Amino acid sequence: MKFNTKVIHGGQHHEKVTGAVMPPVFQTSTFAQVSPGQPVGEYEYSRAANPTRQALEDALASIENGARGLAFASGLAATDCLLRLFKAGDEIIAMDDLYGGTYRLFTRLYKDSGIRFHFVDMNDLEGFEKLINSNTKLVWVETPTNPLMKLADIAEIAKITKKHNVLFAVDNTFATPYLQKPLDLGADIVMHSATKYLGGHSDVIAGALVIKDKELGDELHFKQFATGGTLGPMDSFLVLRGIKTLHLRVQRHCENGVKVAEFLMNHPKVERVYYPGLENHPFHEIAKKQMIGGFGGMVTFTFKSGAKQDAISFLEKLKVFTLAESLGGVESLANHPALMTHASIPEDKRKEVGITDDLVRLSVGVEDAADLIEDLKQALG
Ligand code: P1T
Repeated sequence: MKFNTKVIHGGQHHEKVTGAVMPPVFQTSTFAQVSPGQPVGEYEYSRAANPTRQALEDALASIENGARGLAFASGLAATDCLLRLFKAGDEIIAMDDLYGGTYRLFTRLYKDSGIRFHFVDMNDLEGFEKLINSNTKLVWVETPTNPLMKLADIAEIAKITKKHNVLFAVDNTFATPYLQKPLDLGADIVMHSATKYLGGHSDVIAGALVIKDKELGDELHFKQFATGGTLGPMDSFLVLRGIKTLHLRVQRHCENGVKVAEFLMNHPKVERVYYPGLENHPFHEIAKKQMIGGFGGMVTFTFKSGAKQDAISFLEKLKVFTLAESLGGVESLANHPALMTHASIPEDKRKEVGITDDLVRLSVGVEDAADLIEDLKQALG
């Protein structure tokens, strides 16, 4: 089945009793049993499994080409569940540019767990491989990264993780499976903030893991069941509905993303534009290799003046773009990473990776590109 068919039918079936085409929102915590331990159907308690969540999880597995999908109450709940595979003494190698909340989870919540995190440049493959030792259990990559749009070569990293028998997880939130399929490229686990492009309408907080190996998927399901960070039925319905138009939306996000990136690149007040579709992007070759069909709708840029105040004034003047955290919805959003989404990263670390005070991140939506560019023009003017 081709991807554009999968988003609508993959892992999906009509509801058994009524034939409902969309799975009903099974807003129930529990399911009746005929005798102790013998439920009427296949479900017992919604933390373990719920039919609406199951429909979403089957669709997630289908679109990412995995053996099992799991839906969580947020992207961070999904990442947290994955981290429960590891214990004191284990080491995790992560990319040096990550969503601020992921960095906070790794460095502040897990700092006393005895798990050691290394943050490295994943494009220095030799240096990265040298860090791997017998305690290394996971490699964690975001590609493209939030907010600097760095890329990591998934297939090359997978060769190394396989050689050393280390798990490899990819946060595929920015690219979406429409553009990039990490499991096909050799990764073991895909993570999503489904709050973003999968949901697509800025109306739900949700997360996902898709696992290539059925046994590992079952182990993670046990951890999800035992800790309880599951997605509710209504939110599962919303994400599933979003997935059905993922291909259409991402196509337009990509078209508008290119137009916005090119407009910014030619604007006299703009210093640098970070968009993997631009030929001068340092990782454009990797982008062409692993992002099939487009480069997404996320565009980051800095100001010639380098001034924080210019970034703030620009953000305050926007009319069509909304100044807000998050991304990946149909509407265009703008964000100041240093003051908003990445404020939890200490200032010196932010500066070290390049999250400067004049850096602005745009989530380019699916509106008419001419209106978006007009808005950027007036706000820069
Ligand atoms: O917000 P939540 O659903 O828990 O997802 C966390 C997360 C994980 N990974 C990436 C790449 C993300 O961008 C996010 C959430 N990011 C934002 C809220 C943001 O505005 O960047």
